[in-house]
Amino acid sequence: MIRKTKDAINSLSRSYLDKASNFVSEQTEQMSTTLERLNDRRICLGITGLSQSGKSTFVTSLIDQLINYKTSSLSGFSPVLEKRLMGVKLLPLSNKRIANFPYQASIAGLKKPQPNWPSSTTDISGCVLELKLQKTATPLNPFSKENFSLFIEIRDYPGEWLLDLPLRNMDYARWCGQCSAQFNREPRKQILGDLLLDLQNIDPMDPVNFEVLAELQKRFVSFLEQCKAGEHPLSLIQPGRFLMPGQIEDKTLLYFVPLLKVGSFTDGQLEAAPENSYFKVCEKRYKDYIKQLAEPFYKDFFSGIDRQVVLVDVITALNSGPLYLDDMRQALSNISDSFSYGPQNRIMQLFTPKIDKVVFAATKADQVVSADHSSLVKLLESLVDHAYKTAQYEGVPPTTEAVAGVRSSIEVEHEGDAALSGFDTTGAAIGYVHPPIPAFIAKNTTDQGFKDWNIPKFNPPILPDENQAVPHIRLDSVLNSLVGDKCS
Ligand SMILES: Nc1nc2c(ncn2[C@@H]2O[C@H](COP(=O)(O)OP(=O)(O)OP(=O)(O)O)[C@@H](O)[C@H]2O)c(=O)[nH]1
Ligand SMILES: [Mg+2]
Repeated sequence: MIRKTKDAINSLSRSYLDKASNFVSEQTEQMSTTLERLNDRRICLGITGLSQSGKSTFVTSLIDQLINYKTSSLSGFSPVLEKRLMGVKLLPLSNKRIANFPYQASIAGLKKPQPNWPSSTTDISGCVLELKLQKTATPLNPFSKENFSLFIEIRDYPGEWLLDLPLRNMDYARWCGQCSAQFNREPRKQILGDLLLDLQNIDPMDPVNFEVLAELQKRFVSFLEQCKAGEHPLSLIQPGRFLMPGQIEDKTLLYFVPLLKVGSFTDGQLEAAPENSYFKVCEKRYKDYIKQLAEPFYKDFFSGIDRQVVLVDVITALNSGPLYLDDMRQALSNISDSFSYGPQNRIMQLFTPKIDKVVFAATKADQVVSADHSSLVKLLESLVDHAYKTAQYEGVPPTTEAVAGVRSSIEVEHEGDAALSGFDTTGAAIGYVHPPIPAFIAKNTTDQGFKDWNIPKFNPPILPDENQAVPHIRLDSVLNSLVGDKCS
């Protein structure tokens, strides 16, 4: 008995000591992180992009380029050009609650004899890159050999979650109204099929039938899945966690649907709805969803960003037609209201962080010949128009680029035309000449110009040497725009 009690006390004190030591080490890490930020030696890079825009590939390649900086092609990154980059280390985030970014798995996949793309992201993760740099020589210190470290924090997350950010500023009734307008238009109307009528037929004031609600929610999730996975994927897919829940303890948070008749009631009528009505039950779950999932995601992930790259898969949207381009434009505009742009200084950045540099990048540019990259960038500028102008207005002039995290094609000539050649997912050689990329597509046009352009999906290139970094397009220039000024 005495021995059992002693064991229990020992194990209790051990767990207490473990917790205390974890707490102390977290606090110490936190303090050193804050000091590095104060010294202007730590920045948080926000890799922003809708689902499948190429975020994880971009991050994997960026790390690979930096770790292999001696042989990779980073001549557009000033410390490499000036030979002041002395070393690069990949570290875990100081926040131990966030999983490590799966760099090793992703890069191993890209460098296999039969390479594959990184898996789609299902939860948040992060890492820190420590760049050991030599200070730039100054007139007072022309032979400077002084070194310092710049810490770059990077986080990755499922793109779906991004579209939960705009919901933070929208109450349930307004969200229902927005859905109603969207669902009555193509292409969503057709994808919804009978579900449209079934959602329209629910009287928000009726007592809720939980079985019916659960069934509707299941069909609603399947509708969202079709919006994402169809031949032409849509961008504005909400709520994001319905598709990619991550780790959620209380699954009832997900059990609501948009009630499409809500618009025919006044605010007063909705306010006075019975507690057990469809409206009140769905409204409560929607509010809990925002409070427990969307808000923490914003607080832990977005509010601390210092510098941002927004990745946009312009080519897939262009290929899907004007309706899809408009949908992407709308989605990007909605999320951009959650980004806080503005010039910053070191002290203010600790309390009210703002994004003081932003790069908008059209991804997967290796699918288009280089002569058309400038048109791709023009199209990108029209898609991110809202965020671009907001950043500009706030005194943060954006940069735009056409990039590829992993360049999977080479440019060749085919019967006098510039063409692209690479490998498909089965390893077979493929190549194509594509129609010229337009620099501009009018809003609300019905011209379906690019719908017939069947873009073959390139597999990552087979590398002759796995110690060599993966080929890319303009990652060095993006890196320089984002952190070049912090490297001297
Ligand atoms: N050709 C080409 N395809 C790319 C490139 N980057 C990504 N892709 C393609 O786009 C797909 C999605 O890329 P990811 O990096 O997983 O995109 P993500 O934004 O992380 O996606 P989620 O995690 O689902 O939000 C890949 O599976 C590739 O098919 C690139 O540089 N070139
Ligand atoms: Mg990803």
